[in-house]
Amino acid sequence: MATTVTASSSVPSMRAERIGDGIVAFLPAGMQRYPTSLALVKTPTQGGSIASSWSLRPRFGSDGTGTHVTLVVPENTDLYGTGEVTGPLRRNGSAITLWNTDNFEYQLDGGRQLYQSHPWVLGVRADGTAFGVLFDSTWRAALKTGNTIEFDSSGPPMPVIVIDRLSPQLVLQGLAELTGKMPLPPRWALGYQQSRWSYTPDKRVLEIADEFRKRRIPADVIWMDIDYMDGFRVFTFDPKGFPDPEKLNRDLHARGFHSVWMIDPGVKFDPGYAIYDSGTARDVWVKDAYGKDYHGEVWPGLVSYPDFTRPQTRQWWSALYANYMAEGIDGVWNDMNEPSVFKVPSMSMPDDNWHRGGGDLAPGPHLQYHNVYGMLMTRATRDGIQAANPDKRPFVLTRANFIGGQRYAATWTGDNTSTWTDLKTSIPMSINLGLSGQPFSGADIGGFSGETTPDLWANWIAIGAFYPFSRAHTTKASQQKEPWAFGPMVENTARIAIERRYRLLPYLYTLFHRASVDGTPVMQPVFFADPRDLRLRSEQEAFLLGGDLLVVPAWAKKPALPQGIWRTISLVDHDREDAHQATLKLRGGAIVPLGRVVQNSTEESLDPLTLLVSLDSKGQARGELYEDAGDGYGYRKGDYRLTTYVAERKKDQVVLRIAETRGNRTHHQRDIVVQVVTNDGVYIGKGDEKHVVVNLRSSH
Ligand code: NBV
Repeated sequence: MATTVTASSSVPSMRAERIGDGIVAFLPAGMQRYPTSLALVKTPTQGGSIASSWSLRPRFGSDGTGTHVTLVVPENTDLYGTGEVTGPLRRNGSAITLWNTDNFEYQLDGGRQLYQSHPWVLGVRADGTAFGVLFDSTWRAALKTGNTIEFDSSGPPMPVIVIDRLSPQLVLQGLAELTGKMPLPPRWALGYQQSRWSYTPDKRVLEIADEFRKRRIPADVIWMDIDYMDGFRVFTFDPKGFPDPEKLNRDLHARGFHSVWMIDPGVKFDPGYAIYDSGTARDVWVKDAYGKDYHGEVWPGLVSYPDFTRPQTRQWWSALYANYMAEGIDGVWNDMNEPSVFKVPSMSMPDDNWHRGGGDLAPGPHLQYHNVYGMLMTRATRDGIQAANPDKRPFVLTRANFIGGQRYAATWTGDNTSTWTDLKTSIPMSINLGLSGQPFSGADIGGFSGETTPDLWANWIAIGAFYPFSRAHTTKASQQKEPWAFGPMVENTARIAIERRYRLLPYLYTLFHRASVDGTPVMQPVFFADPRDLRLRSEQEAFLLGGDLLVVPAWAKKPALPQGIWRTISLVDHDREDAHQATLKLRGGAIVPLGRVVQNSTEESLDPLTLLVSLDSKGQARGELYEDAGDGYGYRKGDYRLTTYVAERKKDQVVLRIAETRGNRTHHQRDIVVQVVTNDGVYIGKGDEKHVVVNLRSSH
């Protein structure tokens, strides 16, 4: 456990260096230069001394066995961030443990210690200005927030970075400057996804795919959990259930589905098994305290764990994906990478196991590298997928990660339960992940563990359709949990919710693009609409998608909503009549691009392109649409189009036009439908993109 040290041993003297716009690095006494950091994209360079008025200054303390950092929180500050853990959105008064843990059903410590670690706190002052504190240490730590932020680390003194800017949005951009951005995912990864542990054999996978198409419920991805493997040996396929994975993938592609397959870190300790043998030949395994290969038990029985701190191990691991991806696999799911170990009280490997490092990384004990084991694994996974398919954008989902891990993988929130509590918890969890640098997350829709009632599943899909990562998943022992498994009423609710997501895909993709450029979260807390409105600071039922769309769950009790114009919208027929659906509200002043309902995201959906307009009090609105090929890297060479639309009311007409386009992607002539949402109905105009006039007098 982290050691708390007394104030008497505190070491106030330190170097403070300005390393960016409103960003200061505090180095503890004795630290000459910024050490190698796994959190940061690059080692910060010094930009001079800081203003004497800079108020947020951490104090370091140490008793020789650990490090204690404390920072006084300005009065009336609301705190957020701290990553994935459970608990209220507003993190004031919380105590969490930063130690990646396979925390089934969030039972241990009520989920205040989960699969990922984000040593990061975001503070929003009463006046709407904000700051962020990043403790740049991978070691096991405890993080407490109250009148002070207390970071108790089991490791040596570490740099602390403080960002102080005019708004929480700007602080998050600062975090992205430091820790990097999520690379733009392939567009299909934004579609609805269906999983269970496990769809097996291959025929069952195709039945599920066919059922979606037959029932006309849009979906993009089917997931293959561990039972596709041969005896849980990673990078193998069960010869009975999955004799021809390449054909299965081809059949899925023919149906407009992509496939994601699971790979765990533990490699079966099984001389004669090619992956084990090649790893042993290259000496890639984590060692125990005596320098022998460490073996732990997981699904396949005893396994060896790759030591991902070693560059040689990462290269070996990456190379394994060449043949694997050649089977036509589209994405990879890294599970169990805390790393999880069965039948030991610590649920992971011993603290004194040894990682040999290499390159920039010093050798060190597991206590130092545990929290980045998953991140280093997904880094190697991503590199491998990228090398196997250089012209495609990788998609990796990981359970364990660390701050900065958005550079490598999306995430889901692990083994939640089929309960109302976990449906509700999923919202602040994903928001706080976004406020900790990870924009691409979501919970298992319907809940992983336990039986789901039809009503709960209906409520869950109504919200889960708006998670950045939208996937239904469930455990082995549970009932069927596909959208049709709960009868026609729930199926209808699911279809409407998922169709809403598909209509919104052009908007969502625009938000993902934005996140990939500057780190702006996709799913945002309501207070982002007005950081000075203190009423909004604890709202954790309603949330924002981007800056323009408010999602209010049907079950939300008296949600605190932002002032100003927010108009309720309908996206598909009868959505407002279905009691389970969330209320969607469009900000006055916004234009949101919508596609047609399609059955998967690779179908052409932008003819016609619908622009949903909600005018502000001055009769104006503005919005963006980002488009590209949906996969590959052409967009980096200009094959994209970012269009800014503006709308303006002139007497009884609203005129929509393009204010600006960027990029040189062209598209065929397409029809535009403009829907102006007003207090007394929706007015529609049609035309081409250059100029559409909507008559506010005509019937609607
Ligand atoms: O691979 C099986 C499961 C998976 O379905 C789940 O999503 C992961 O969080 N996995 C954990 C291992 C077993 C958990 C009991």
